[in-house]
Amino acid sequence: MQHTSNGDIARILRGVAEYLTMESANPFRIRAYGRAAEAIESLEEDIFLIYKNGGEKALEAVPGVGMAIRDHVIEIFRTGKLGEYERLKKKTPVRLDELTKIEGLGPKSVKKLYEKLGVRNIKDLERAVRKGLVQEIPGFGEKTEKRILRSLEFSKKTSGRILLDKASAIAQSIKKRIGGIEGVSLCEVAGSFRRRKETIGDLDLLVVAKNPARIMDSFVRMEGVGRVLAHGKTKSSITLKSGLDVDLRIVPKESCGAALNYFTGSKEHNIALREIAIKKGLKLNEYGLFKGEKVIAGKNEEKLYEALGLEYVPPELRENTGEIEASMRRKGSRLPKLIGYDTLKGDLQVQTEWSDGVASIEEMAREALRRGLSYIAITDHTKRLTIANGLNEKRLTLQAKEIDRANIALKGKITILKGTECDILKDGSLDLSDKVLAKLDVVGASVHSYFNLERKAQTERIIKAMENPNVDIIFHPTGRLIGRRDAYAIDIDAIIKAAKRTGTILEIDAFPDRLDLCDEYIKKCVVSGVKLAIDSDAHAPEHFSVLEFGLAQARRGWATKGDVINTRNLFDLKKLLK
Ligand code: DGT
Ligand code: CA
Ligand code: CA
Ligand code: ZN
Repeated sequence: MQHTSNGDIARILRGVAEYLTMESANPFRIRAYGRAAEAIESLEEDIFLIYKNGGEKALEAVPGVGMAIRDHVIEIFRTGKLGEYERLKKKTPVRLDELTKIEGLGPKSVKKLYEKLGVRNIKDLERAVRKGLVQEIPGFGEKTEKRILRSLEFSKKTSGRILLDKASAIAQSIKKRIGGIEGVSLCEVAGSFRRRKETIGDLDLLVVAKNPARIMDSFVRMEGVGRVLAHGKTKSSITLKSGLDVDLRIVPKESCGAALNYFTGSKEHNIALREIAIKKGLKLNEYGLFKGEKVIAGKNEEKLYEALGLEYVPPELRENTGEIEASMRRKGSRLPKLIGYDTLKGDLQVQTEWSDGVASIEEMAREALRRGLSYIAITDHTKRLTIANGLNEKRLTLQAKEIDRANIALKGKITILKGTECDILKDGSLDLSDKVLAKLDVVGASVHSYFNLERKAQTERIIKAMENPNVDIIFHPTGRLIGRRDAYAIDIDAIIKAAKRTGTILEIDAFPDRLDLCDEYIKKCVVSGVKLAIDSDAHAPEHFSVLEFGLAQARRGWATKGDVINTRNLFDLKKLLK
């Protein structure tokens, strides 16, 4: 028996789902693997221990695990592999994980490229694109080839960094492993992870412990370790099989606050702090703040800021983009009281099985309720988005009836608002008539086409949509997909100005590969007094968990509770909609 982690099992099951998609297998079967992968990944308990202690019955009781999946999981524990997965990989030996990261390539188009051109990985793909072979394949064409090339170049530029949600899952499991060892009194991930940046280069783990040697041994022998780069007394470094590097430093208890501060960074923030220390005749490093030989602060990060004459700076703000000046109280300016991680009362972008989501209206509402929300808006796509099964006027009317029914079933618990994610057409008009839009509680509008318009035309297109008296929110306003697609060209200042003038809200789409608006633009909204909405863009019940990343981005953008409309209760929220 092999102790396989929840994450590794989920990766294998997700892999099966993708290969099955490629083989155009039965959608229910595909969905069963996807669902199981997500359920196991988000499970609090260790699935191996569940099986070890409770056997087959206990495994079956795990949500999302039916009999077929149960047998697969046991097979993985027994053999370290899954025969089904190995067979699928052998049948079509392509690096699906790698290739589907390229924008516009799904499992099915990967299969075509493999069959027609023998493309197995990114290198093959690049070679084929450069030779102009891809555009010759039916269904691809010159435009698609260009897009693939752009995405290839993009992925080179950002390679080596992973999205915050992936880093978060890994960090949690490492923290659980190392933090659980006896004698550990602090186990914290510092670096860009603690600053909640949208992508993470590597993880920087800090540990205070009585038994450093034992910690280091467990660390380099953890499951999931691909390579040990260094194994020392106070510092070790590994590369995980997933490709992510992790550094672990053991720091003395007396200086753990200073170490946490130093390794949280950013480097620019550190440098600015050090200069302040120097001006005061002090010395600051990862061991503490010193006056000559005497320690002034070190064990406690708050005290360190205090000793430097600064207000405590939350990690999300430490980029040296004005936070140091704002934290010097004597200058009269103040750091904002950042929006808290538990302040959202609702979610204004939720998709269901009516378009490209996987769950029913009531299922989504019940999950939102379970997570403590008191309202959600159902915002399925509109008809232009045919691939997402977008709604026309007739289906929207039918949907309204189902929402009414669900609201009765859930009365007094959560309110379901009628909404839409209405496509903004090329000229800035909308995909649904004003008459239909006027009946909805929440109208979100977004760009899903003509990404390459000139900056001026694209900006005018979005402003025209904002001028529609029914449009409450612009969803994912810049359209970027982190690591895959740049934002379309827009004049963000003009858009923010128009948002202010028309009373339109701009969204922070919390999906980890969107985080759109980004931190810099959020800050511009905050300065201009434009209101924001933090939405999950959930397409499945599990997706409500991404709200955390939207909140992190909002904090990085200096947003307070007051800047974000869905921190309000429903009554006050309605006053802010058009
Ligand atoms: P990443 O890993 O690229 O996402 O970004 P960080 O910020 O985690 O950077 P990393 O892992 O290279 O270093 C962790 C922290 O250590 C960094 O945020 C600040 C601190 N640090 C690293 N190198 C330097 C340096 O040369 N000078 C100063 N003052 N601090 C540094
Ligand atoms: Ca780092
Ligand atoms: Ca590092
Ligand atoms: Zn959208």
